Amino acid sequence: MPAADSFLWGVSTSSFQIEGASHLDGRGDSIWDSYCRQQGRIKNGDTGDVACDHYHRYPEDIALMRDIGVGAYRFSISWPRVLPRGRGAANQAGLDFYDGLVDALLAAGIEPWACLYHWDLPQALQDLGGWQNRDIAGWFADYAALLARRLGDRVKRFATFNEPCVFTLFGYGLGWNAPGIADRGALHQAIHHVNLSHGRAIDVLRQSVANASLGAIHNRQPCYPATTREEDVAATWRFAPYWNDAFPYPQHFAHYPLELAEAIEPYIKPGDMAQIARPVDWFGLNHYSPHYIRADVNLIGAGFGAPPVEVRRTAIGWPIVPDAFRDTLLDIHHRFRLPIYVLENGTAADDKLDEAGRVQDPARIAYLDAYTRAMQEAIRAGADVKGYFVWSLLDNFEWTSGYSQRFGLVHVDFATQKRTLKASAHWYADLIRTARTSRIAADRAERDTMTERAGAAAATAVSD
Ligand code: IFM
Repeated sequence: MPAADSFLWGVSTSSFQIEGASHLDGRGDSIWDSYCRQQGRIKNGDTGDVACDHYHRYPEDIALMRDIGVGAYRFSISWPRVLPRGRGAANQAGLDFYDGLVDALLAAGIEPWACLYHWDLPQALQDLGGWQNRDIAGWFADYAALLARRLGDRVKRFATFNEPCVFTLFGYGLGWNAPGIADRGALHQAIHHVNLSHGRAIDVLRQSVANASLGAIHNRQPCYPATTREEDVAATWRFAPYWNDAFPYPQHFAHYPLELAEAIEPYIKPGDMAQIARPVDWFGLNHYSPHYIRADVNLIGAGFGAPPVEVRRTAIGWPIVPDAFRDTLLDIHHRFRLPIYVLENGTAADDKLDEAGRVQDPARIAYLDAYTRAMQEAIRAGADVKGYFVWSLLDNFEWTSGYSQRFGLVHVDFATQKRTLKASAHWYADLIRTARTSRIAADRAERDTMTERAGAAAATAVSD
């Protein structure tokens, strides 16, 4: 495992997926609360009302993180919890919750990584057009300023957005996620306004948080045609720029990928591209598997197909291709020339408590083992990977799949809220311990070499 001094092992979660307490202490509705209320949108009619009840149980969850031994925790802030209407009056109880969380993390020796947006837009802002309304860049900057003022003395790592390609494409383009819009113009407007909001928030955080370390969290993964049919190949070319480049390109290179430039052009105003491309400190990557794309009748003419039969898959059918992870890390290294933090990687599995009250999840262990080894290969080949965070700490609300897919290192019994460390949590704890020990051994060896060299130099000076 990486011996670098600063390598960070962590876990990630997001507000809507774990907090619950949706209607408590002044929190406003988010678009996901509204979406859950729509008949047939979420498997089994599940909602985020209680989720993992992390709002009340965060001390216990931090104790679990300590048991695993992580050095960092990436969580997201619920915009409607701190600003129930998205702008205007702040909700003190919501801010107090994040204050308490951050203090407890620091007391436990765990570095807090705060993401400003993991999909739970205040419904009040969606009522004004949401990401389609250009004014949202100002609202988002004000929201960032509020958090910088309140948490910036203790939180230094801020991410603006998590997976912007997913919430814009699924939420505004394909109509699969909240707010359920399927419209070409809406998609392109949303993409541009999210990028603009990113740049505005980076400025605010840079100005108001001393020693801030800032970035955004992107999906990047190879997109392969599901078959050799010409239409699937063409569909792959249409899909990949939305997935991989629509956000990193403007944010790092101040231009949209060529394939999207014309469609987004009507929404760009003078100065926008420079405002978007503000320098950041790291590249946040979420990666699970490659995509296999086929032609579709939807508005981008592309959808998800099946991988070739020889490709192994997880319990929920996601391809297992660790080499693609290694190659993606190297590709990011060469393209963006920034330190990389892997802020999501993991797998869902069919986890059940056994009679002894334990959860054996060998498939997750095998997946994590293969993917962390692939990361190690990328590091050896030169990729500047500085951290790795497992998705997720807890089994949680998996969007339209409700509670039917378990991604956690920790099993959650949603009826009783009992937490149980899975075998994979123990495996991850071992990995972290071993990496730390080998790092200490490497440090010691380096110190010994330096001491020997200094001794030899002194002896030479005396004999001269
Ligand atoms: O649960 C999600 C998360 O919110 C975003 N990235 C992928 C995870 C697994 O689907």
